[in-house]
Amino acid sequence: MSALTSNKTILEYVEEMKALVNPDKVMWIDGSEEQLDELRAEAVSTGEMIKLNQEKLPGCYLHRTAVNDVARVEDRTFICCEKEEDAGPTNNWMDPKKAYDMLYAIAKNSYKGRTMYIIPYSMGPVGSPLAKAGIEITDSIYVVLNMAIMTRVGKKVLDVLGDSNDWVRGLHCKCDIDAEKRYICHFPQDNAIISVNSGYGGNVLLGKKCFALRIASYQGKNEGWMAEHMLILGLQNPKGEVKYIAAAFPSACGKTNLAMLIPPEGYRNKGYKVWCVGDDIAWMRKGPDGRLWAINPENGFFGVAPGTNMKSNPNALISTQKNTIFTNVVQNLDDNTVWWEGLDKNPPKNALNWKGEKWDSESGEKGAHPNSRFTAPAVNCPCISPEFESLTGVPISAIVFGGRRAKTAPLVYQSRDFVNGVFVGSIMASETTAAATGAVGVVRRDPMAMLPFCGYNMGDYFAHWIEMGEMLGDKAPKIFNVNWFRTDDEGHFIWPGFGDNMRVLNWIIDRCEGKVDAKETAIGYVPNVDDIDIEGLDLTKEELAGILEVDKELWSKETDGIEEFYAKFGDKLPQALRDELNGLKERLAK
Ligand code: OXD
Ligand code: MN
Repeated sequence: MSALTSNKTILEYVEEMKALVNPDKVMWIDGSEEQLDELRAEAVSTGEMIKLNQEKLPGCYLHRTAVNDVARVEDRTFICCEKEEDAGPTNNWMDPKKAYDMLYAIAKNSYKGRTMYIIPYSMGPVGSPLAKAGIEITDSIYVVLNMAIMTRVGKKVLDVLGDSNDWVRGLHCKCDIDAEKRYICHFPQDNAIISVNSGYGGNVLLGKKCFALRIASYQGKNEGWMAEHMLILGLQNPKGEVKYIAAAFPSACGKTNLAMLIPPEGYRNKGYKVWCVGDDIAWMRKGPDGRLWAINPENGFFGVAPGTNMKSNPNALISTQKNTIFTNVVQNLDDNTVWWEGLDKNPPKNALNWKGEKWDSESGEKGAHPNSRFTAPAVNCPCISPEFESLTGVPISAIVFGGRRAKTAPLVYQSRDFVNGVFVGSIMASETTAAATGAVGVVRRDPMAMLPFCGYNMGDYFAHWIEMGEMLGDKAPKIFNVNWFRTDDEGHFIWPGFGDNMRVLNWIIDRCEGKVDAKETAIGYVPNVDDIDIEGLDLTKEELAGILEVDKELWSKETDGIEEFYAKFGDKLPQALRDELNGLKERLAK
């Protein structure tokens, strides 16, 4: 098959990789439905994918990964830059020369008997000034078909790229899925990624975490923009005005649910609506009007299946009902559909678990892997934003950070100013739950939810945030923190969460527009009790006041934890953040 481009930088890379991996065949992915259909048929014929019930789930397939290959592998993920210091204390580092030698030895001849697929893809709408291109070379049809959902693929990407060398090189080799030789390596200085011995999405869909966060965060620092682990949503008021919010939460704190929120009935009747622009990643840049504009670089949702149901997130569930690839869920053999824990209370009787073994739901063993996934096209989402394909993106009014804290953080607070907001993001943390580990309330720091995804020294990353604030000046978004997870003495959640989070988003937008006052506390501004609408909720004013409280004693302890965390960064920590910490301590002591 002849090349789809005359871009010399791409052709050279492809030739070099071809000589290395030594494939039997080469196929350029042109983005056509015909070609993707051929690949689907081939994957079904080899058993790589299972075609599901096409009446109930049109265009849907099931895939099972190797049992030792079910999640991102942070301990085998490396930033390979010249100086170890530039990877920083929160990343694994490897010398680039050593990494290339090792990876090339693993990749050598590994495509023998296989096809080399060349996927040209765009992160962001093709032609958007905020978008960037990549080439992923892979020996996996599963990767091709997932990339065709998660990104924009094909010839159109190459046509827009022209002769430019501004694209990211990505090589993926399944090899033997040997966990001992699994490496996910990033070369930020070369715009390159190499992933070997895995077939699991987060490790091998190189456009997502590897490019759109790790490589792009480094590009953003050098080019004056931001790549963040954030959802983007649009909140429409009854007048039809839409304001956009970008929000970062660590894993398992409900990013996809918030991004696709359905407002409570009272709000819906008044004409409120939430639009989803993205559920995982935001690329943001200063626009011609001086505001911060964001795109979602992805084109689909790679969501966690368990727990997704018609109550927790109907929009996500509906998104998975066609043209979706399911990975590691239960297969219902009676009607050839899929199931996972938390979908409904009727596990199938005649079924295979995520490993493909006969499964009895009464055995006490989980049928779907806890990290089983759906890869669903964004266009399937009933609340996908009309601006989803916008080349200029959407203007961001507010940035929201959040975590899971049983006591410390109030339901919502606004930072004192932008730099204080960077401080708030930098101290983001979540507590482990009883379900996940024995010890409840162990605090894990995850600044801006970027801990596993920042492609360079996090101290420099904080400095970049502060610079962005300076660049945006008074047009910068306002910064907030939310915590849906405050519990009472028996450990029950006090705030109802889900659609009712809309009530908090409304306060946030009102604050951005200067429509409501707030109460100053040591950590920032919290709502006056009357300004959060609790009509129709099973929650008293006193309970609301309780979860808006800032407990100075807890926060004093918190500052000790922050101090300890900050110490990791040594003199890479911006002085401005040290000053913020001291300021907080002083206000708490008053
Ligand atoms: C994801 C993650 O898959 O953050 O989005 O792990
Ligand atoms: Mn994520």
